[in-house]
Amino acid sequence: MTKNEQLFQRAQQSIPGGVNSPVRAFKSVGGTPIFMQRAKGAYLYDADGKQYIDYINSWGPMILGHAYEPVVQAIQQRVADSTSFGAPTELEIEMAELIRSMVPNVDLVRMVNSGTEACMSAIRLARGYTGRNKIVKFEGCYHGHADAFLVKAGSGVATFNIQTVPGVPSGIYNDTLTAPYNDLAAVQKLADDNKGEIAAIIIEPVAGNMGCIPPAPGFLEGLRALCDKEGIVFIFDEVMTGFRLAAGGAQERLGINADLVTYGKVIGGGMPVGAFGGKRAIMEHIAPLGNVYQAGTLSGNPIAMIAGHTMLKALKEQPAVYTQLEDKTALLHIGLDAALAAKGIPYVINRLGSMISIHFSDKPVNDFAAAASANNALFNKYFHFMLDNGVYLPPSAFETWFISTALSYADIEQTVALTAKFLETI
Ligand code: KE4
Repeated sequence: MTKNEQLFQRAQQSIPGGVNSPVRAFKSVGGTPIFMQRAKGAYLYDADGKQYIDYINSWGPMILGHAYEPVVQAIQQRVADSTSFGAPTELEIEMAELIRSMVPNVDLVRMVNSGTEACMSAIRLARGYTGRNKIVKFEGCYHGHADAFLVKAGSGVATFNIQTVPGVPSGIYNDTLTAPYNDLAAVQKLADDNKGEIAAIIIEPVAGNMGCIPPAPGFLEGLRALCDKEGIVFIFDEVMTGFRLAAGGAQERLGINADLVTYGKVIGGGMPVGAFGGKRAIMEHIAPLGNVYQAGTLSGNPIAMIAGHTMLKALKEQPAVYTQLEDKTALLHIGLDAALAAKGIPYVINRLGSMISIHFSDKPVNDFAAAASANNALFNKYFHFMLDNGVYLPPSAFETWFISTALSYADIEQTVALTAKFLETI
């Protein structure tokens, strides 16, 4: 029995499924999850000391590679001054000001402790601001595990094919309307059928929880116009895309402004951080200014703030990071494309910026139904072949790959070469 198998057996005695987040359990791809010991740059090292090229990067935060020195040092220096006060600090002001300097249409921003909290709070705020109850989300999009979002959700919910999550009351379901991603007509119909009742449309501006699915031309623009016309709050869930697709996230990259935007992942540099922000006219309804209550003991705590501030400052001061991410992902794309084309099997590679995914599909993958109907059993085989050969891909076809600047050209060549080698085995 390997160390990983021993650890997994032991973990399952005390932790549900042996993991603290379901997507880590390898349930859809099968096999034993890998227990990681440490990581540096582009590489993970498991409990047996085996090295992996990392294409998960903690599901996004490690955009500059693991153990990024300035973040490590910032945390080490700060931790000696206590890990939390539960009182306001100057550091939180600096973090909010830095975010506002990178995302111009955010007038006010509130720190929270996860992407789920950010999205959950944004929805409550939209409901409190509009006095309406219904929300629209898209099939295959994942906004965290708050009740309102666990309707046709992506990521682990799709991976485990959980159609209706037990414990979510029907009253919640009834207020969460869904439409296929990239289907503007379906959203228009929901707006017509629920006139004056929809508080918000929440979307991943580039979907990353059903693999990577970019917005079709005109789709987001159409939603923006619909929200303006119907008085609906337009929420960009940028937990994944924020500070990844550009310094200003998807809003900058795609040239569209939402009314509220949520963040997570990169914003904390690996520490538990989320945030939501947007127009002052809306954000002023949040307590203590308004009565939309939202709170958190550890929100804005100094260790999370110094990690996040150091990370965001590095991204703001090194714009070349985004060109590097783009170039490395494009190189990976070209290599994978060549290997897959040479094999002659059906496949689609979706990419926008440094978000990329492979779908073994004979048709375009523009929504969840298409992602779900791909040959995901083949993806599972591909996943394990790459894992056995030291490349750690997301353990599900319903996830995007995350690229870090620490990835070397040799790592990319190795990933492409191993993909070609895998294709020889099928
Ligand atoms: P967290 O609560 O996990 O910090 O964020 C939830 C969330 C919200 N919005 C988007 C677009 C997200 O991608 C996420 C979380 N993403 C998943 C991976 N696809 C997190 C991994 C996990 O669940 O362990």
